[in-house]
Amino acid sequence: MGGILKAPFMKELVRTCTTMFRLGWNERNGGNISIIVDEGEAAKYLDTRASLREFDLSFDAAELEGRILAVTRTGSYFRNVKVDPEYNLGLVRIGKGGKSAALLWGFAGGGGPTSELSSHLLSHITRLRQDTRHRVVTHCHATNTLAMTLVHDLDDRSFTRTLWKMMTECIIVFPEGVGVLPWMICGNDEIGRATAEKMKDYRVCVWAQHGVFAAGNSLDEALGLIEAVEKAAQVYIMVMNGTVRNVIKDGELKVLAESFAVNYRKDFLD
Ligand code: 2HA
Ligand code: ZN
Repeated sequence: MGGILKAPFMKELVRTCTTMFRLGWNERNGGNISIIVDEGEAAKYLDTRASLREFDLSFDAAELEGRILAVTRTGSYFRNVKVDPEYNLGLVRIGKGGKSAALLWGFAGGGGPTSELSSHLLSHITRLRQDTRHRVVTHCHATNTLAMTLVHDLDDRSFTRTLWKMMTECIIVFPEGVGVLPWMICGNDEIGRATAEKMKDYRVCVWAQHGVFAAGNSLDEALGLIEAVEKAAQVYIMVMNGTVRNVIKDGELKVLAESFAVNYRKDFLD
């Protein structure tokens, strides 16, 4: 056994937190990440049966019973993750019946998992039902995506159409579109359930006046989704006060999606 920080998934998590901070999407203690870790992979680095302490869960995570997750700490600053990973990150195992979680490593000196744990775990449950290879949920305050929620209609179809029409990559990267939630109080089970509901149809859920959640089979995939959404939102914010002459037309989006053979939301095009 070697230190858990030598595990490739931990190295990637630390690197991703640093990248996201540098992108300006995780100011102060903004944002959080959780990754479902393969038990065999974790067991190479630590005793996965030894619990340091337990946390109660306020929602039903029974479908994740026994799963091991690497999670960012509540209140952690992404810019500090690399400096002190054992304080800012934790490895937890979901307990019997999905009512508690045991700490296997991390959250040094107290503290627990992210305040958005319900959004993370309930989204993991929803995405695993869609795709057994699903592994990652990540949340951040991507600047232009957040800005776009201040000036744009907040329904899924309208928001998706604007993103798709800004930039050719979008309908290929997120052919199912994006979900959008209205402003809600964050950090509770209600927003967790609403986010997970959106995750039935989408891998990206935008929180108005707050940020974005994305799911994927890897950190690269989840972050890549946010990168594509954020880029399109940035272009939208740049051009919205000018005379926009040339967005991608519905017919062009259709031909594009078909030529890349992606399963796009047909009802999102006119
Ligand atoms: O505190 O981003 O949504 C971290 C957050 C809450
Ligand atoms: Zn947030």
